[in-house]
Amino acid sequence: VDHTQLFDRIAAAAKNYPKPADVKFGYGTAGFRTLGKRLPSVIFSVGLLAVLRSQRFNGKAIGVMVTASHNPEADNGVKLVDPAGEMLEQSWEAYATTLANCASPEELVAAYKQLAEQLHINIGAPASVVYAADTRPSSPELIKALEAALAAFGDHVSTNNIGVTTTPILHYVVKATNDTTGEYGVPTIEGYQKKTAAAFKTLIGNRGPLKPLPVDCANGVGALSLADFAKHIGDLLPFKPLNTQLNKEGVLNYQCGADYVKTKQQLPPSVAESGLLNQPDNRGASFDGDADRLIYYYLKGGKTFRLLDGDKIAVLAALFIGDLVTRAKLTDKIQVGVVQTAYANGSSTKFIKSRNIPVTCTATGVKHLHHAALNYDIGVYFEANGHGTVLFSDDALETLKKTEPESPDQDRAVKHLIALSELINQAVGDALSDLLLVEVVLAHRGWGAEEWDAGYEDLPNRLVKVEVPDRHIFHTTDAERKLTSPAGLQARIDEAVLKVEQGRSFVRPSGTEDCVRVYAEAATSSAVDTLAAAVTDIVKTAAAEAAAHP
Ligand code: G16
Repeated sequence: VDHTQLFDRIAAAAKNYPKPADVKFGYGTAGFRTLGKRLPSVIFSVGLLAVLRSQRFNGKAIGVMVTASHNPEADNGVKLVDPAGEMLEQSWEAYATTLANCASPEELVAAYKQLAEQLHINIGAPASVVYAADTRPSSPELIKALEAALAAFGDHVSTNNIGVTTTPILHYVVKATNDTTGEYGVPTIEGYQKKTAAAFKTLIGNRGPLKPLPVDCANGVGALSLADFAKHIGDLLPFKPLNTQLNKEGVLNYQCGADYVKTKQQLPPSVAESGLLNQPDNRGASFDGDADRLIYYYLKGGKTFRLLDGDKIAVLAALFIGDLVTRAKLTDKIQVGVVQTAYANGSSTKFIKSRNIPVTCTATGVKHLHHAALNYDIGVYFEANGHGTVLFSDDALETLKKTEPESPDQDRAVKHLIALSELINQAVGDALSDLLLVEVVLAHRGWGAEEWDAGYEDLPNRLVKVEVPDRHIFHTTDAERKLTSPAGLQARIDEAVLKVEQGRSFVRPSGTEDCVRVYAEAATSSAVDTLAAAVTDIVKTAAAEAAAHP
């Protein structure tokens, strides 16, 4: 078949989206991320790849999400979502990078053609793409670039623009669209809200109404989905939404949101000023800019800030689910496991292991954790930054559905596990569904934040962003816990670590921001300050040396 006309249309459309000359794009931890104004050409090329990816799966829907999540407002980004609602398969990231770096429309068409040939994909076959964006000011223009690429294909590519919504809702819609059994849910934003609300009501039972919950929405799209969701549950869980300004410039993720709280280990000023946390034991929560991360916190004794991060959520969820599996008398059939990254606090890992729950450590990035979690019957995966979810395997669900309970307690446990699988987003980390999960566990346990917090004590820790001339000189191994380059650097870090009690530290280049991240933990607050400062210094010196002698 002659596709000359298609190639001409792609080339003509691509002319409106020239690649900036001075940038090399890379598909990072969560897709492409950089200043929004640099991205139109990248988004256009992602449109071409989304179509190829869909054709590869016989026309199943592929998702495209335009967001830069926790990054500053001027940044934007784009990531692809695979048919099951998961992140794009890693082998395709290189193809995305190749297309994004084509310098001219001719080069782009040639690379696209070559890719289709290499992968034996029929570019005339039907395809389907579902897309959405967050509230960033640069998003509408980027969506236009995406639509221009999709329009070049004409009728054989069907598109579904679900509008401005959260990243996890887009993942849900992709998964639900492709689910031929129709069991996962209705593939719309409303379908998501209804399904989640129904599962929440089942799980809360007669334990409501719950105490009002302040939620910091980071001035992002989570504010919209929270308000939407609230309509479905009435007073069962009254939200007190904070940082909900979507049309004001410069406020997205600024001095608020999950990343702020986790990194600074303090309340956002707006939350502190609201006074909503001043009553003892009143918990609060923060989303990030696209509502895929969740962090909780409270003021102990009405005063001292206490962080309840992704590790604390993982422990809360894993122990609760583990107890339900025991009560369901299914411990021989269903194994619950936890997946973390090197950023997990050492105390959390130790605590989970002490409860005989297996723990896996992977590299940073939900895509890595998600895959490791699939190895468990029920896999609880959370990054310390609050990004995570709980995956129920098909086998586990089948076991649950087949179980014939012999007592009312066993019956309840089985039903609650099934309802949890419906409450928790099975595609990706989701701040709203994770928040509801936390609230369900607290309600079932009869706990407040303080009881939840009591399980283990975090080792004092620090997270430092170090700006360096070139972060690409840093390479890691062993789930990012060790540096392989620059040469000799790891030995210097190891030396610094040995000087403090219970010391641990590692360094890795960020895949979403232009910086190197330093993590440190130690027995005391002053020891961890010393360690973090020493490692930061080691990194700065090495980066400066490398820049001086390229
Ligand atoms: C993204 C990823 C997360 C990752 C975070 C930081 O989060 O989805 O898995 O932990 O970036 O990654 P890095 O340290 O490589 O910059 P988000 O919320 O920004 O999508």
